[in-house]
Amino acid sequence: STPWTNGLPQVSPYGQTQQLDDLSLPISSARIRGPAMRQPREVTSFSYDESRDLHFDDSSLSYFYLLQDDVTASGGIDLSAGYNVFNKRDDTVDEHLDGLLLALVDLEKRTGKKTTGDIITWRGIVTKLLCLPYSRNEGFELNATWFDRQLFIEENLPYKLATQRPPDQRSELMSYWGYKFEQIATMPKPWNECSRQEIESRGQKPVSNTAQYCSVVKTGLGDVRMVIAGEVDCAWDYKPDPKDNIDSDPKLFDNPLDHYVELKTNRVIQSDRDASAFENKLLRVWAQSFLLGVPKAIIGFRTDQGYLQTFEEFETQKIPGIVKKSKYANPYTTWDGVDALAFLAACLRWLKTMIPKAEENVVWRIRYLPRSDYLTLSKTDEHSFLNTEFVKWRNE
Ligand code: 0WD
Ligand code: CA
Repeated sequence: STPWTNGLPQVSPYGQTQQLDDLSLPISSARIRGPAMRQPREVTSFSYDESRDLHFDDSSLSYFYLLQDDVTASGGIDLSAGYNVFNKRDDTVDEHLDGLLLALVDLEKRTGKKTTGDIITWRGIVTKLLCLPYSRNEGFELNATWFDRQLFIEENLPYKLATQRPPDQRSELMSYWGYKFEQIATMPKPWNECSRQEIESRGQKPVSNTAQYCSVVKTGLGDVRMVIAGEVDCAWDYKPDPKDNIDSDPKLFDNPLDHYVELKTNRVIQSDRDASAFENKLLRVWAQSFLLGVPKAIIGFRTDQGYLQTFEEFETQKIPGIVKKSKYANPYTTWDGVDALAFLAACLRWLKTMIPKAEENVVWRIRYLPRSDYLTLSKTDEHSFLNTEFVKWRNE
């Protein structure tokens, strides 16, 4: 049985009839083992600075620095501190895939080698698809286009802006806690290069989510090869210098991805309900870290008043097992990483085969309506969203 249907009218249980010429993929978490994931390899990295300017270096990489004693001694760190001076990035600006594509131009100019893959996109897009069998409440739209024999996928930001409900004050504050946690848990340099003064004064400056460090990795699932870029919150200790890794024995290869850490905040767990909600949230933590090959997530637990009480390390590869073996696990509803990957594999194969490769620069729309049972695909008459400098470079 094929995992997709072609050209059939589909009526969702919610009454939304799709167009006849839409292609659709049923979303299932079929209990089948999909193909294996390739081990991600970093091909390059880049940084946005405080002005959102791009730098093809590691200048915005942070380093973990937080002691359990610092958290407990103070009776909890106030994550609301500095909320009134939060330097928040304007996320209505559509950056498309620009940072990633310009980083590829820089890499290809330096090495003289083209970075290829079947699919090129942000990690966040692949996270959405990977989690979809278990996250059905939120709709999304993506744009996809073939160019230079590679399929580029971005979020259709106008859809997101038009459908997301304006965040209330409480959720604005809660998302600030996440960024504040990132600030107090990291330093701009490895700890042994920081002065006491620098360490003690971290957390004094206004919090900003404008500067970001992103890693670009080559990975794949089954026969679909991917180039994905994602934000990395910090390095655990240091990042190996790529120069030190050249021509070395593969056994001695110091993989930069092995040093990365994902940071998250969560409410302190005080009830069965909290525990079960946290285990559901671990799906996204696992998915986003796993896709980029980030081995560790550090979760800061905070009270409902936004006081950080403690933090805990989770090994990415152990997360699915922890959740499955938990006493809160339900065989019908608890997420399963193997099943999620089987869906992602079917989904990527579907996109790669159903979007006509010969039609370069045609923009296709991938849609998921909240709570529907299908992903759909339809052709648009929109112009390509690819960065012109990238297109010019690849056409040379
Ligand atoms: O504007 C948009 N709609 C998007 C922007 C959608 C997807 C990505 N991006 C941008 C990001 O700003 C970043 O530059 O693409 C780059 C890579 O993002 P990603 O790693 O693929 O994004 P994702 O995996 O969805 O999120 C990772 C982190 C988030 O942390 P948590 O712990 O909440 O997962 O990236 C940050 C956020 O901190 N982030 C953003 N920050 C500011 N504005 C945004 C945004 N729109 N999206 C993600
Ligand atoms: Ca994070």
